[in-house]
Amino acid sequence: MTAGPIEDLRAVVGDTHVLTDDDAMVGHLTDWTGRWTGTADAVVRPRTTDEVAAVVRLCAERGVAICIQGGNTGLVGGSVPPTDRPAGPLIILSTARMTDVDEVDVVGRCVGAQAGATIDAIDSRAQRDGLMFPVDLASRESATAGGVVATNAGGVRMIRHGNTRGQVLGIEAVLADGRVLRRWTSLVKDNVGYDLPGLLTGSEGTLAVITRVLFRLVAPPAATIVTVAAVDHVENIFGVLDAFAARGLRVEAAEVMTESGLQLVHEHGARRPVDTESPFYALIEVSGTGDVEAVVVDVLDGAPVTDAALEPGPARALWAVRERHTESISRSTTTPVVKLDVSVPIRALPEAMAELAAVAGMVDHPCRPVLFGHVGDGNIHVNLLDVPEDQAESVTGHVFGIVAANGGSISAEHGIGRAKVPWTHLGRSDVDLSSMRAIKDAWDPHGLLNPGVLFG
Ligand code: 2HG
Ligand code: ZN
Repeated sequence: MTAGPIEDLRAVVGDTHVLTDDDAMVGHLTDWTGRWTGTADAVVRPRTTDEVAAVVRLCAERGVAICIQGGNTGLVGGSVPPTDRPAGPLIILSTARMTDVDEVDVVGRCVGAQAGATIDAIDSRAQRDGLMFPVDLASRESATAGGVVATNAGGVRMIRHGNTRGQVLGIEAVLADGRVLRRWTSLVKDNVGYDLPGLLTGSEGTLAVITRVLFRLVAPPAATIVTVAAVDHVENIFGVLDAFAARGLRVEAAEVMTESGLQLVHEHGARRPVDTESPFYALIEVSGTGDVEAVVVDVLDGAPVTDAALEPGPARALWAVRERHTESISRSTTTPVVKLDVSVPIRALPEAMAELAAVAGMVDHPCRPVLFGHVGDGNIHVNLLDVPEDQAESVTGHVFGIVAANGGSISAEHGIGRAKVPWTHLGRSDVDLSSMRAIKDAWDPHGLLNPGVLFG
């Protein structure tokens, strides 16, 4: 990119917030998984919506592509520039300085946050007023408001509160030509035309740059109990969930892990929750009134579980066993992990998990499968370690083939990013894909926002 646009960008955001040195940019060019790397002419770090609007306007006038980056903890390569970058200039627009969280509207139960505010910061602000942010995920300290909205993140509370789209009351976003779209109201009933906040949620930065979000907040549960239960079959987990519900308990989270995953997190410092070795483990958090612990003990006594640990919430040590999976997996191999986030109908889950684990045997090299995920949502994270680079694509094809045959989705919660572009036809018809393309063309006619994401 020539010096002209860089100088103009410096004039908008300040000299120190336009990075062009390789050393300063390096952390922005590779994603968290290490699998996706690209190049950029500069990293630009605006502080306000007005600055974002000025940056986008300038880029639109000069034909500069923009890759939008929040916490860079996405797992599908959606927050870094493409490796085979299209001809022409490209900047990364980082929301790292846009971290404001507003005062909570306690009566309206909502809070506004800038796109770069972390999930942890938003939840801490909510907790100060006795409320809770219903989106929660292991990367809460680095994942941002803009990122979870752009990907319509799921996370561990989805079974109870729904996905991120359900928590977005209002949005502010800079359109591809630099105009600012603002829908900002705590009204839960507001049917004037298209649901544009809903459309931008999950749009993966391909339609506009999200700058602020007005989130719904909820009341936290009075008392919770967390259990990690060892079971022989995935079906047993559903039996336990039904039994909790029948006894009047509310399921706040329902996760599944396997012995191989438990061993990995244990090797990386987490305490084993139970001594018994078992093919599957369920982490279930329930809430209720009265003596919740007594009810949980009673249910587990009569359930087909072979061992169980129990702790009143927040039960961080038990949760750590589940939440440390991603990090432990990445620390236990030197090659990029084939990481696929899929969902299948609940009834198909036990069979599909067995089929998915067997994919590791199809690789012509010893390869380790680690499956875990949000069992209550039918969402399994398939992690295949030590897959030779030249076999990553065929292994991915096997996994997606199983998912499609079971009526599932190739992207349950992480989005399409760059990783899954070649496979979108497995999840959407031609008419569906061309309708999405028409929306993209209307909102971003010159294709400057997140090129290569979602559409290739
Ligand atoms: C989780 O549920 C995340 O912890 C990460 O979605 C999943 O690492 C993964 O595959
Ligand atoms: Zn997940």
